Formats: sequence, C-alpha cells, structure tokens
Amino acid sequence: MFCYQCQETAGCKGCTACGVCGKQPEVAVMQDLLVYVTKGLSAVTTQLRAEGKTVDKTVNHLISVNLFITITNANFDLDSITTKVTETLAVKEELLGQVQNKESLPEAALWNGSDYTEKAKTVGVLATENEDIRSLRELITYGLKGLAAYTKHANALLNDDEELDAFLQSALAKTLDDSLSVDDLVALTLEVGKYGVQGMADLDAANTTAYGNPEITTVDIGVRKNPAILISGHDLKDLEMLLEQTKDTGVDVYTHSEMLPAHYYPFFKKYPHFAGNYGNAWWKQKEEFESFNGPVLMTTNCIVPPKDSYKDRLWTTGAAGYPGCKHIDAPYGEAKDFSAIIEQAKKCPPPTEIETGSIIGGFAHEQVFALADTVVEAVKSGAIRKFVVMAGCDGRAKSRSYYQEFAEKLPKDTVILTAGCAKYKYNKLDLGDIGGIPRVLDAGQCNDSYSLALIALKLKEVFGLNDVNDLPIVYNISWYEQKAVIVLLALLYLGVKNIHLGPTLPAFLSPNMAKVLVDSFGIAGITNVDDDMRIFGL
Ligand code: FSO
Ligand code: SF4
Repeated sequence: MFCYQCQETAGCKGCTACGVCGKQPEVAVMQDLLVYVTKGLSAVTTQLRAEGKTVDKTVNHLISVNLFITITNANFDLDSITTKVTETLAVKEELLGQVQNKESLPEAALWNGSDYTEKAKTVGVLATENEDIRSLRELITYGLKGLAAYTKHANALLNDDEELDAFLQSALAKTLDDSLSVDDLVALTLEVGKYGVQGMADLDAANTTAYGNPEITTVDIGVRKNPAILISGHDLKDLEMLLEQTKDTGVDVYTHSEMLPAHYYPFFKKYPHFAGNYGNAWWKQKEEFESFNGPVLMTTNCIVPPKDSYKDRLWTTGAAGYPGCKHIDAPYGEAKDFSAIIEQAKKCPPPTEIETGSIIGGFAHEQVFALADTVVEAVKSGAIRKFVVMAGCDGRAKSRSYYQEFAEKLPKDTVILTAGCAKYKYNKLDLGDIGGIPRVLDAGQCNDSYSLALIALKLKEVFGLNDVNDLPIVYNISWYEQKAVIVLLALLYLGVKNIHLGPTLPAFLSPNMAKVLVDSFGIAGITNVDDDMRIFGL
C-alpha cells in the first residue's frame, strides 16, 4: 500500500505498511481500485455527455459515494469496498455499451477484470511516475473526494447539481489523461476550487432550505438521565431521521464532533429529546464512546478503529463502514430504519458525564449578516482589530496544541472565525467577548467554511474594498483530511492569499508544487505561536 492523503501520514511521507489511521493494506489497495474504477466510470459518463446523452443521477450518486468511501477514516470494511468495485464495474459496462466513440477512453474505462487484488496493486498513487504530475493528480483527486462528500450530503436532501457532477466526473477522468501538462493540471486544480465553492453553496442551500438558517445557540455539554444515542459525522438528514424515530421512546440523542452544529438550525430545536453535545473532536472518540454507554451512529468519516468494549455499540450508515459493525442504509428519499439502534439504546445505561456547561455557536452567514451593523461598528471603532480564521480539522498530533495556544495568546481585540472540528481546540476556552460579540464565532461544520467566505465577501462590500485580501482577516487553517483540501482550493479560487496551513504541509505536494502554491498564493506553514503572531501582525 501507499497512501499519503491525510495530514497524519507516516513520517509526513506516506503510509506503506499500515495506515496511521488504522487502515489495513488490503483495504488501502481496494480503495485504490475503487478510485480507479470510479475514474473509469467517470471517463465513460464524460464521453456520454460529450455525445449528447444524459447520465442518470443514480450514477452521479454512485460516483460521489465511492469517492466518499475512500476519504480518511470513512470506511475500513473490505467487503463493502469490494462490493462497490463490482457494482461500479457493472454500471460502467452497461454505460460503455452506449458510448459511440470509445477510441479516446482510458484503460480504466475499458478494464473489466476479476482479479481485483492484483489489479489494485498496479493502480495506486505511485502508478504515476513523474512526481509533479502525481502530486497534482492527487491534489485534484483529494479535492474531488472532499467535494463528493459535500455533494453526497446535498444529494441526501434531494439536492442535485448536474453541472457540478459533470465537472466532478470530467475532472476525475482528466487525472487519467497522460496528455495533460503540469500547467493544465494547475489550471484544473483551480477549477476544482471553483466547483468547491459551488458544492458548498449547494449544500448550504440544501441544509438551510430543509432546516432553516443557523442562529445563535447555546448547546449543553453535560448529560441527562435517559439512555441515549450519540450521532457523529456530518449528515443532517440522518440526524433528522434519527430524531423522528426516537420521538417519545425515552431515548435522548446527543451530537458528537462535527454533528454539533446541527443544534444551530431552528428545525432541530423542536425535538425535546435532542439533548446536547457529548465530547470533542473525532480523535478523542475511544474514551468518549466508551463513557457514552449507549449506541453511536457514524454518519460519515472520522471513525477511529473501535475498542472491543464498545464495538457492538458502533453503527455506520452512508459512506461509513467498519468490519464487524452493523450498517444501516436506504436509498435517498427513503427513511432509514434505525429501530435496532433505538432498541439497543433502551438497554444501555445513560451517558456518564464528562463535562458540564455549554458552548455557543450558530454564526453562519445569515446570523452574522444580522449582526453586521454591530460588527462593522466594532471594526470601525477599533474594538475589533482583526479576524483570525482558524477553521479546518482537529487531529491527534501533539503539535496541534499550537492551535489552542495560538487562540489563548491572541490579543483581546481579535475575533476567531471558525468552522470544522478544529474548533474543539478553543470553543471551550473562556475567551470572552467584544461588545457582546463572542471572540469565537463558530459558523458550523467544515463545509460551512462557505459561510466564512460569504462573511469575508460581505465585509469587503461594506468597507468598499476591491480585494478580499485588504480586509483585516488572517487565515491560520489546520487540515487533516480531504474535505479540508476542497475548502482550501475553494478559498484559493476566491482569491484569498497568504493562508497558513498546518500543522504540516501536505506530503502529497511535491517540492515544485509546494513552490507554486507559495509563489502564487502565499501559502505558508506554521512555526511557533510567538513568531507566527508577529508574522500575522497580531
Ligand atoms: Fe473534522 Fe473529520 Fe469536518 Fe473532516 S470531523 S476532520 S475536515 O472529517 O470533515 O471537520
Ligand atoms: Fe495514512 Fe492518512 Fe492514508 Fe490513513 S488516510 S493510510 S493515515 S495517509
């Protein structure tokens, strides 16, 4: 195996024996094959569109889910990944029969073998020899994986964007095209960012249409006395179904990690048994799932291989999977049957309290726009000197304590704008407020970084600036997996410069490609808190 798609990759170079995430080599190579056949299917759908034919949205959904399955910590289940390879090949063969001109199709579009394991070993990252081309192909593929994850959530809310799917598939196909130069692939990378903005806008529209606009909300982090289910990941439709089915059962529902922002949506406030948020970012789940005592439903990635003590309480749905853990699913638009989880919950003791108090969030675009006068006044008066975007992911690495220290040392006239699970490094600190505006404004999940971009664009308009980089906003972003890659590419597409990215730069950036990002966009790493404070002018 060779995998270097996430920030925790072994030695900042690549996982070769087994994933730091716990991914076994046979799973890693089968994921490589799933990416390969998905690219082959995408080449076929792209050719069909070029020939004027329509592609059914079930095929679009399959492609998005396949990519999502291969995101870090999403799916460790060899059987379900292998089944997806078979399903994808079958769909591809059927569509291939409709293609008139097959001459330009790549090998991946034509391959229909049965020796998956042997083939898988030949189609991984290292199959591309030129390290710059490899770097760009992987950067594009990882960005598309992140985009596919957001697309999948929008699809679950019956929001489809054929233009976006067509782009996603054509871009996937282009990563197989040996005629493309480094310059072509750099241009394609930026185009992926453009569609990243569109994909996050689609998901924002799907979420806010279904559940209303997030609003300032205080979320309880203690526990109640009832047995309960913990729901983690990013899929709000899954949460809605779970809340509906647990109504009047005596079972409470708590959010974990990236599901916390669900509390900010007006729709979910009508459920009295929606009890609060339990725990922290994904990587602390081994302790927290144990002490939660009840079942845990993983709706997306960020599964840590479970301890035996709670493995029988861990359930997956959607793109997530873990061998030995039960999986529940249903086609989009149909209800998933969570009754088995609810029955298990009834037999479990209530959660053990691990903290008390509350946290505040809900500062997505509409809520911040509603406060615009106060915010603008605070900036004009100098009460707020700078905004610091500290969005992205949290992770296991000790070096990430940098972000807590950075938040603690920020001058009192600065405000943190956050989204994603990175927030857990500072959303429980007592950083106070500025004239009633909390110093940590949480917009929501990582995809809600879209809100942070809208807020920046709004401020640019209010202050009559020509360039978003003239705003008093600095970017100190932490990344872990591929959704952060699409968020980064989206910000670059919007023209944001001088983003600092940590705790380490991606291993998949070759020295030349890292130089392109540094020279063209001012991307930089992090050093230490005190020096970085000076570099940021804080
Ligand atoms: Fe965190 Fe995991 Fe949302 Fe990621 S929960 S690390 S960026 O999946 O997706 O922020
Ligand atoms: Fe390694 Fe990250 Fe790939 Fe897991 S996802 S195998 S930790 S690079």
